Amino acid sequence: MSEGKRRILCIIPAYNEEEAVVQVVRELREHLPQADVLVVDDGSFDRTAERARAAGALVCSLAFNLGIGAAVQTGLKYAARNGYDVAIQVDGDGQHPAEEIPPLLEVLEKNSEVDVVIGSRFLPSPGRPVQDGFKSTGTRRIGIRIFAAAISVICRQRLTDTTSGFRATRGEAIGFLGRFYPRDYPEVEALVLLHQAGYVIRETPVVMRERQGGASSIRLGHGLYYMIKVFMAVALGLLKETKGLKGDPTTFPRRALD
Ligand SMILES: Nc1nc2c(ncn2[C@@H]2O[C@H](COP(=O)(O)OP(=O)(O)OP(=O)(O)O)[C@@H](O)[C@H]2O)c(=O)[nH]1
Ligand SMILES: [Mg+2]
Repeated sequence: MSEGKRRILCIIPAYNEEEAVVQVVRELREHLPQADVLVVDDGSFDRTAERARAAGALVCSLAFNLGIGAAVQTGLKYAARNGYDVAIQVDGDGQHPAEEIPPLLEVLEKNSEVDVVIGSRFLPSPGRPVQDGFKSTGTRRIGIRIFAAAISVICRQRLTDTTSGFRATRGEAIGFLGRFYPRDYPEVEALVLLHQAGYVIRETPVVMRERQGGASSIRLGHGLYYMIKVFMAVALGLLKETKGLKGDPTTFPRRALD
């Protein structure tokens, strides 16, 4: 589809991100003026919704905190219902620079078979040193590597940044994720579901920053709990009824809106 006609929605899950969300919305409007920006305020008790709206975003406020999975899923359902061609997930804490989005979109443009592009902190980028940008803290990087190795085996392709929430999804895969997006710590499991269903995943290098304000959700000591939980979710994901769903005419787009 030509650049002019393609409808793009940026989905920003945000929980108490009043410090960073304004800048995130502004950057997106500056670098991607053709896109709509939707902030999904996940029951924040600060002024996230108010500030995002004032910065020019569409805002959907969930009645109470449902967690990152439900927040992203809300955005994906909105994108599917409103016929967006591409949905881009961007964190509300400023970790995902808007200027890194055009390379994600370029991958979709140049590769018609690709359904989901992940922005990877760990792929070398031509012309930029590999160590550029923020790549998470020491212990979390060990976890990231373990996930990357396991998910690469399951998905039968080399994936380096399976916990990255910086992603662009297009077409039918938006409806698929809108229906099946996992609840807790969803990024890793979503890749397994996509692969099982037959969607094509690709990574491309991006540079990320440290969060630009607010507080991280990941608490010390939760690392092991997180890893066990994600691996259990992945194992269950392998048994889900999503196998081979890509292109199933009885499933999409009608049932994508369940
Ligand atoms: N923590 C948390 N974040 C949520 C929730 N709902 C939506 N989010 C948003 O999801 C995005 C990712 O959450 P982060 O806490 O930044 O997770 P992370 O990027 O893996 O961790 P950091 O590297 O420490 O920032 C942020 O924009 C959050 O505001 C929720 O219930 N809890
Ligand atoms: Mg973050």
